[in-house]
Amino acid sequence: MPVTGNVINRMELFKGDITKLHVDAIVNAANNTLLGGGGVDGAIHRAAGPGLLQECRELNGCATGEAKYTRAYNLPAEYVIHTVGPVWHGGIKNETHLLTLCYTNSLEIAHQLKLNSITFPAISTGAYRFPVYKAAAIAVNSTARFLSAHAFPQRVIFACFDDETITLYQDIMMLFGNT
Ligand code: AR6
Repeated sequence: MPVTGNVINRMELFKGDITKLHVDAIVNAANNTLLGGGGVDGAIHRAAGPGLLQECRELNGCATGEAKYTRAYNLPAEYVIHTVGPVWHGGIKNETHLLTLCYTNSLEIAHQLKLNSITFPAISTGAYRFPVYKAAAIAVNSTARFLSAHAFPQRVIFACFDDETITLYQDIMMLFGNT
């Protein structure tokens, strides 16, 4: 399916803390337990409050590449979509496919819930050590493909926590805009 100019207009970048965004859904880069951790997962649980952990306990964890959702409690969002990225092992353990699944399965939930806006952190690029430029390309490519075929979500925001990450996303999105 061709990626149209309309699709690039539905993707945005934000630099900073994902927990501050007023969107319909925030995606969490969680681990298989879904019971919290460090990085963006820790920030989301701290900002959401204890209700989030309580609801997560009922989900019985999540396989790598899959996604499950909860309410967002004290966050300025409606839902948290929890997905589990792959740990980077040098590219020999299906990491590209698994990271693609994180994006498409999270977007599928947003589509099912008919959400207008969803924001992703750079899944797997922190504690899970996925190279940022590869992860950014996967994020933008898989999202563009999904948006080409679906009306919801209408807007996707990539939340980048540091300068290196936002620069890489900018470069990749510029390439997209020019093709
Ligand atoms: N807002 C936006 N991005 C953030 C924030 C924030 N508040 N905090 C960190 N990042 P990581 P992973 C960025 O390690 O690699 C957890 O312990 C960060 O700079 O949060 O998928 C889980 O429980 C990086 O670019 O997630 C798992 O055990 C990106 O978010 C494990 O870490 C992802 O870094 C998951 O590792």
